[in-house]
Order: sequence, then C-alpha cells, then structure tokens
Amino acid sequence: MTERSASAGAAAALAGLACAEVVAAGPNLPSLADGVARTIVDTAPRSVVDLAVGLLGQRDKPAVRLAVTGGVAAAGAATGLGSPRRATAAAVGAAALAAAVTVHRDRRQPAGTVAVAALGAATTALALRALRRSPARTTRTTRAAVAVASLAALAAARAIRARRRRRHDALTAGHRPPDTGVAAPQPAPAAAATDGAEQWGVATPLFTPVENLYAADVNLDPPLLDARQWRLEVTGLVERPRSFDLAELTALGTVDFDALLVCIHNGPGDDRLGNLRWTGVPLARLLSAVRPAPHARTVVTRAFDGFDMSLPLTLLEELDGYLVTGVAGRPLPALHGYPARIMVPGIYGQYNGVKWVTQLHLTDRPPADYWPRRGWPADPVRVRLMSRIDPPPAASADAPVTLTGVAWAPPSGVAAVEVAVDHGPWHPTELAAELAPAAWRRWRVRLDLPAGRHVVRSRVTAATGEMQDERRRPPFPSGASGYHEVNINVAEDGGRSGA
Ligand SMILES: Nc1nc2c(c(=O)[nH]1)N[C@H]1C(S)=C(S)[C@@H](COP(=O)(O)O)O[C@H]1N2
Ligand SMILES: [Mo]
Repeated sequence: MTERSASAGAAAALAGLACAEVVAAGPNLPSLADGVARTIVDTAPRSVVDLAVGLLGQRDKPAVRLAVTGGVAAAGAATGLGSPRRATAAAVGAAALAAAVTVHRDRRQPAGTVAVAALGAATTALALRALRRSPARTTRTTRAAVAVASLAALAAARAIRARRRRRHDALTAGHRPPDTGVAAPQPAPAAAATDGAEQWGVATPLFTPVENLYAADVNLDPPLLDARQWRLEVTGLVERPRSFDLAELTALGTVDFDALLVCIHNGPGDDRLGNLRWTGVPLARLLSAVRPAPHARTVVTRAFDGFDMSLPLTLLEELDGYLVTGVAGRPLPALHGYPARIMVPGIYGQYNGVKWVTQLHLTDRPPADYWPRRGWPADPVRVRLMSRIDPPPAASADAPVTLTGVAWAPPSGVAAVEVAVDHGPWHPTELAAELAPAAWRRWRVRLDLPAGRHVVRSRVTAATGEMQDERRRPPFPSGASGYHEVNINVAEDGGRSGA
C-alpha cells in the first residue's frame, strides 16, 4: 500500500538534495543547488535583482539558497501526490535539469556532476518509496525527522565548502611553506598609511579590513582558482596577442594604490564600499606590452564565472586601471577575485572590472556585457561623491558633541565636507589628510547642540568644485544618491536626565 503524501514527497526531495550536496562537497564537485541558484541569478529581471540587493544586502546569497531549498521541498510535495512512477520521473527530470544548468556554468567536472545528480534522484525515489508505505509505520514524525536531518546535512555541506575556502585563502596568503608555486605580490615601497586622524575617534577605519569588505558577485560560492594553472589571455585587436601567467604579469611591475571599491547599490549611509590598499600592474603597462591596434576601442574584461564588463580605452586614458593581484599586503582572497581582478578606481564595482579575470579582449564592437544585457547602461558609471556620518555618540547639552565620518569624491578627491543640523546652515568640518584622491577622507566636527532630538546631514564637495547631489535616487541606472542623515538625541545635562 502506498499513500500519496505531500509531506513524504517534500522530505524525500530534501533527502535527495542533501545527499547530492554532501557527496559533491567532499571532492569539491560543483553544487547542483548553487548551479540552479546561479541560473536564477542569471535570468531574474534586473528590477528583481535590485530589489533583492536592496532588501537583503549581504544576505542575498543565503536567501537565494533558501529559496532553492524551499523550491525543492515544494516540488517534492507536489510530486509526492502523484503516482510512484510519476514521482520517480519527476525526480530524474529535476536532477537532469539541475545537472545541465550546473555543467553549463562550470564545465570542469561534467561526469562527476551528472553522477551526483543521478545519486540525488535515486535517493529521492527510494526515500519516497520508503516514506509512502503504510502511514502506520512512517508517521509524520519520521518524515519531519528526514527533513530535519536533510537540512542539517545541507548545512554540513556548506560548512565543508566554507572550510575549503578558508584553507585556500590561508594557503595562498602564504601562511604555509611556499611550495604552492604561487608568487606573492612583491612588498611595495612603504607609503604613508595614515591620515593623521588616529586620535579623532572616527568609527570608520582608514583602511577597511579585507574580512569586512562587502562582496558582490553573481556566484553563490566564489571559484577557488589555482594560480599555477591560471592564465590571462590578451586577445583581439592587439599587435601581440599573448597569454600571461601570474609571474609574467607581476614581472611587468606592480604598484600599490589606495582606492575605494564602491557598489552601485551603495546608498547614503550604506556599507557596500571599502577603502583598501591594493597591489597591481597598471593596465597602461599591460596594454603597452600587447600594443592595441589603432582602431581598438574597448577592452572587454572576462572572468572565470562568465561575468564580463567592457572598459572603453578612452576611459582608461583618463582613469588609472590596474590588474590587481593583492590587497592589504596579501594575495587577493578567493571571495575578492584570486588570483587577479581588474580595477578602475572612480567607477562603480560592477563596471570597474572583473574578479577572477581570465581574458582581456580588445575590440571595436559595442559592449554586450553581463549587466548591460539586463538593462544597465553599457557605459561605465562614475562613482557619485558622497559623505557618510558615523553612528553619533551619546550626547548631552552641557558639552559639545563630536561627529565623525568619511567622504569620497573619486577621482579628483575631497575638498570639503559640511554638516547641517535640523536643516539649518552648513558648518565646515575638519578634514584628515588625503591618502589618495581615489580613497575616502575622514572628517570630524564639534557641535554645540541644545537638548532634544536633532537630524544631522552631511555633504561633500569635490576638488573639481562639484557638490554632492541632494536628490534621492535609486541605484538604477546611475548610482544611488542623496544626503546621509542621522538622528541624534541630546540629553539635558550629562545624560543624568535619563531617557
Ligand atoms: N567575475 C565577477 N566580477 C565581478 C562581479 C561578478 O559578479 N563576477 N561583480 C561586480 C560587482 S557588482 C561589484 S560591486 C564588485 C564587488 O567586488 P567585491 O566583491 O570584491 O567587493 O565586483 C564586480 N566584479
Ligand atoms: Mo555591485
């Protein structure tokens, strides 16, 4: 006797998924769940992606994974209501589809990926058969237990992959004997790494710790590339097409530069940006080694994950671009593009090049890149100048309050930052020394504020004289804008008056 049951179907589908994920995680075969999730990322309308980033921020990836897991359970529930033969056919069909989209994304291990999918389908079919037998023997509790165990196994598979990534970063960061053949970036001449504001109590550090740098990309898990096999192909309209390994690239000469990386989704007050010291080969040097043809107009930067972005050569004459191999004195972490990424300070992250870069292709054709195909402008969008206020300290009316923050205006740099209280007049602030025009600049201001609740706004003026745009704009299509505002409650006297 078999019972047609949604809960048995859902539990069986989760068991199949968990089995596939655990088996794939061990030998580092691609994750089918991530393959499906990536397909969703690649095909979702631009407005849906924007909404997800806006609502979820850095939780976007766990959310997509959760959606896939939920989708598998729901599909299983529907399947559980059908006949056993149909249920098996549905499991095989879903697994085949998952394998196809996963292999399409990552072609490194097609046979292993198909085998994992087959295992998942078989597990689902067998589990469904077992769970659907006489309701007396397989109670709701059994089904719930199978579902819970499957979710635990999915978490374990994630933990295995997270551990592998940490090991990869530790290895490439040179924490182990250098038997990996990976060339660490050359130690660069020690430029001043201070802006003189260490004693100011600015909450935002001058340099963002790499571990705290936001991450944005279309992958569920970053690719873990082997620098010994990695190459950069320079192709298209060049006199000397060439393939470089990492050592050949760094032999062109690396420089250190301080610059912001800003996501186009970074709204007023947000944290989707970082200020770091990067190490890289100037693109000008790299391009002169291959000699672009006179009619070449654009460098298409292509990456291992299928992401691509075009940089007009005229833009590269105006802004310095780099092939980045290191950050904060170490090789790039996997999450941020190991072994190399392209960066052009002054334009937003999604335009300033690609992480895990594999190819630079010179062309005279118009761009047809990952995001422009989905509606974003094809021309690189410049970073908007902005000022951000640190969370205000506790304040009372009997002493001035010090507000601090950071402001940026790449590529020209910050000339002035001002603050206004309750829409009153603008007060100048004191600026820390400029690290680099493409970096952020810290500021502070002392204000005497009467007791009560106030709103403080800040704005920046660039070295070019351009002023920060007050208008609130969404990230699409040209970057979020608007003044950052914070509320501050000033107590009557020394905070003794209580709330
Ligand atoms: N290969 C690749 N490069 C990429 C992306 C991507 O999805 N794939 N995303 C871009 C986007 S949208 C941003 S904001 C920056 C983020 O870089 P980070 O993750 O190091 O902060 O990388 C850019 N480079
Ligand atoms: Mo981004």
